[in-house]
This record gives sequence, structure tokens and C-alpha cells, in this order.
Amino acid sequence: MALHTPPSGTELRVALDRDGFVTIPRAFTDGELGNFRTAARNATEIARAGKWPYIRTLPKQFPPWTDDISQGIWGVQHLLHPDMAERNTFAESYFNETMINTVTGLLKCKKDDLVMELYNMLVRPDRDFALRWHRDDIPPEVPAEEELERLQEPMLHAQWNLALYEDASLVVVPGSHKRARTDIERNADPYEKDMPGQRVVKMGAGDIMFYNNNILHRGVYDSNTERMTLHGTMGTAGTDKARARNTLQHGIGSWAAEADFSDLPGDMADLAKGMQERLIGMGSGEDVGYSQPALVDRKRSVAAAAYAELVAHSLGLRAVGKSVVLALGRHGFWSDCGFEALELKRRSDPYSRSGTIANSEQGGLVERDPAEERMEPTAGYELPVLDSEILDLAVQ
Ligand SMILES: O=C(O)CCC(=O)C(=O)O
Ligand SMILES: [Fe+2]
Repeated sequence: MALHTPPSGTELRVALDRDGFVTIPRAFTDGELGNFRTAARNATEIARAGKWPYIRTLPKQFPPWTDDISQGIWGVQHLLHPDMAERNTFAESYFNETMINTVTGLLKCKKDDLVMELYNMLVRPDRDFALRWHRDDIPPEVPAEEELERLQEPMLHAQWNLALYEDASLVVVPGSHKRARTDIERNADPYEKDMPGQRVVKMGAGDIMFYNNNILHRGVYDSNTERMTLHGTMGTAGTDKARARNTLQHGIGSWAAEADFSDLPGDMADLAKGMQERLIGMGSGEDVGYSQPALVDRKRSVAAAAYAELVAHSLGLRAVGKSVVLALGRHGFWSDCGFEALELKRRSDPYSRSGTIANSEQGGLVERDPAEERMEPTAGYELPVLDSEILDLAVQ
């Protein structure tokens, strides 16, 4: 049975503000939970079979992902997409009264202010997999002062995990949403197993956990434990560019206008339509960029261009150096190189010394326009070893 009296908006806000996360236990009836599970199982099966292109693929942590399922998946994206067969059930789990009342209570806003945002599902990966420590919308190398400033920005959206099965995958550092990282946190191994003060968030089936997505957190996933956790966000109207980026980087802008919620029961249909319209008002998201672009994107483009040329040259692909450089402004250097640049980066990039980039999950391949002159994908390249001194100079 669902909990009789959910915590009040004030209680939730106080706990979320203090700890950076708060759990509402057993928020749905057994019947509702059963329906959500059936939909989740069907959607996961289709995604694992390669029949749903919007997935989170291993071993990549941040968007964009491709539809390559060869290493398995850890998430199913766009549960409200018009092509998702189970969309209405997922929509009921998203636009239902409990969720809406909780979010309006947390954000101190009205229903008419809410904006439909992301709705995805996090699932058991096909092999053990973990995310590094991160804040969702603040990249790791920002200076402490800027980190603190960004953490102090007002909360204009809510983010939650709704566990359909028991889930202990999320690890957080309580309170870290209010302060810059300590030196220990900043210098820790990106996959540190024992961060001071860390807490594994243990959820029961039907629990919803709201969290500040800039709390220091990571995911640790066991391929033998079933996981189907609905992972959603809702915003308030009139939010800023950073929020548009956090939402639209997942590609929702391209289909949001197509989604038809008129079949939803009762007031949900109108509510959903209004929330959808406010999302569409944010734009299609084509130019918003990514919250966690590859590190080099965030260096001065001159430095990235120099590096691009160096890489292109060492691969004997001089002609494409130009198109890589041209691509810088659009998606960023790494994603547009079109080859396993990040693999290359991991093995030869001096930044890996600092521990900020330790694997190949950031950036990655995005859609490429065949009409444009680009490097060919070359997954099997023997990667050149770049001289770290040259690279350091290039970045200065
Ligand atoms: O698995 C989770 O619950 C957390 C996922 C996460 O941190 C992310 O997608 O940024
Ligand atoms: Fe995250």
C-alpha cells in the first residue's frame, strides 16, 4: 500500500536543502507499482534487444550516447517519446498527483508553472559498471569559487529516482550540494570507493528519492541485481540557459512537440499538455551543448585546435585537421573527431595525471554529416603517444 500521508512540502524542502536528498517511502499502491513494473520490463527488453535507439550504453557516463548496444546498456531514454509503446503507463508514473504535488511543494510553485523535462529509466547493466564521482551540471575542473557560486544558484527543477525494485546503486556525499569540494574530494580517484562521509542510498520498491543533482554522487551498478529505476526531472517555467542545456542535451527537443498526451486519464491530459508546451517553448536544443563536454572543449579553442592538428598529423590525416578545427565551435573537438579520440586521450593525455579525465566516457561520437569533410571512424587505431610537454605548451 502507498503511504497514507506523504511528507509535507516544507518537510521535504528542509530535508532536501539540508542533506541534498530526501526519500518518500512507498509512494504508490501495489497495483500502480505492478503496472509500472510491467511497462518497465517491456521497455527494457526491447531496448536490450536493440529495438529502441534511445539508450545509455556502456561504458559511457554522460550524453550523447549512440545506439550501439555491443557493450550493453545501463539506461533506457525517453520514456515519454511518441514511439514508446508503454508511454501512457510511464506518463501516469510521471504526471500523477503524488509526483506533481511533491514537485510543486518542493519548488514552491504552481502546477501551471511546471515544465515537462526528462524521463528515463536506469537499468541493470550487462556487466558491472560504475559512474565516477560527479555533479550533474558542474564539470569537475571548475575552480572552487565558481563551484560554490553555481551551487548557490536557486533550485529551479526537481530530480528524482523512483525505484521499481530495491535499489542501492546511488552513492552520495550528504551535504556536498552546498559547498565546494574539499581537497580530498577534488583529488580523489574518480572512482573512489570510500569517499569521506559517503552514503549508499538504499531504496525500497516504490520509494521516490528526490535529490539535488549537483550533490557529489556516483552510481555503482551490479550486473546481477535487477534494477529498474525511473529517473525523472521537472522544471519550472522561465528557467535559464543552463537548465535548458541540462534538459535538452538529452535530445528531448526533437520529439517533444510530437508527443500526444490526450489519452491520459482525468486532469492528467491537460496538465501534461501544458507542461509539454512549456518545454517546447524552451527551443529544440540544437545549440545548447552539453553539461559535461570533453575537457579539451572547455580549454581555449586555440589549444584544442593545436591538439587536433597534432593528432591529425600523427595519424597521417593532415587534410582533416581543418575540418576538426572547423567543428570546434559546433560540438566540440573530441566528439567531432569521429574516432575513438577519448581512448587516445586516456592513454596519452597529460590531464589524466590530474585525475580529472581518467577514462573514455566523456564526449564521444555524435552524428556526423557525411557531406562534411571529417575523419573516418577508426576504432582500431594504434594510438599515437603524444609528448605531454608539447601538449602542455599547446594548452597555455
Ligand atoms: O544511477 C543513478 O541513480 C545515478 C545516475 C547519475 O548520476 C547520472 O545519470 O548522472
Ligand atoms: Fe548524476
